Amino acid sequence: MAAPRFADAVAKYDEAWMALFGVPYDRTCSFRGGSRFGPRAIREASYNFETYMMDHQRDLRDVAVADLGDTPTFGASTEMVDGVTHMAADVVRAGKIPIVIGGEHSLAPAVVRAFPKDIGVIGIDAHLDFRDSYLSDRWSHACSARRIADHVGVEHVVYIGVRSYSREEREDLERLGLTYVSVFDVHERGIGAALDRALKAINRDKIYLTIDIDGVDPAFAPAVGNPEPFGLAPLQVKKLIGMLAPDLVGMDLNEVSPAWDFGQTSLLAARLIREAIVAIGEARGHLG
Ligand SMILES: [Mn+2]
Repeated sequence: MAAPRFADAVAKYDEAWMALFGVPYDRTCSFRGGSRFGPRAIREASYNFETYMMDHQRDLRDVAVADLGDTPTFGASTEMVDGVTHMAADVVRAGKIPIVIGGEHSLAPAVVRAFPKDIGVIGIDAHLDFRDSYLSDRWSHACSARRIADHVGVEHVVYIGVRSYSREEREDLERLGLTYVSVFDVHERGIGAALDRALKAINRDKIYLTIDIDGVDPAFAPAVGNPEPFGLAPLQVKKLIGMLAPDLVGMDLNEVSPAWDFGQTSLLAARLIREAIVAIGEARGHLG
């Protein structure tokens, strides 16, 4: 049976100015598997919510979003990257904003490659993901920031909420000049100050946002591949989406592994995607 479409993403592709698709891919997973089931679980969870969004006083059905379904499951990571880049490039070329549901974080650089190189990238992540290669795979989920930097330049990508990296990643980030904002900084100074710092460092008008749901604390989002304590609160991510919305050219949300869930991680993921849809819609004047 085909998975349901994302709730309220009922526009036809031609009429949509935002296009959502899933990437059920988790072949480079190194710990808890199953994020290939993320797109289905997140779409199912999306039906929990009212079409009307109280906090925005807006109806999500007033935003023209199409759900294109899922990509194939793919084999090797290079095959996934080519397939996802191709699909995202079609959406970008059509002048629409892509919203991609993972699947694992390896999909993010594949989507970013579909854009011109003059965008900046903000990531939400517990991990720096700055390895040049992991388990002999340069397109591993553990290399997402590194591959994104290959496309937009290392000075134009900042991950926020970081609380884990390897010794090698630390040497590389210092050598190559990568900026990141640790979760401890966010807890100390607030998400607004963290985002300001990131945007100043990036210095780009157009921003792509990649949300690894493990950036959120495992108390709120336990169903992830590599859980790390001390994480962000859901409201901080909501606020960040709202602040970024005017500049967003695309977004993905990845690493939900539903088998480790009582449903709350998928619900949060679906709610954050709904938040992005309505916030970008408001910012672009596509609503009332
Ligand atoms: Mn991560």
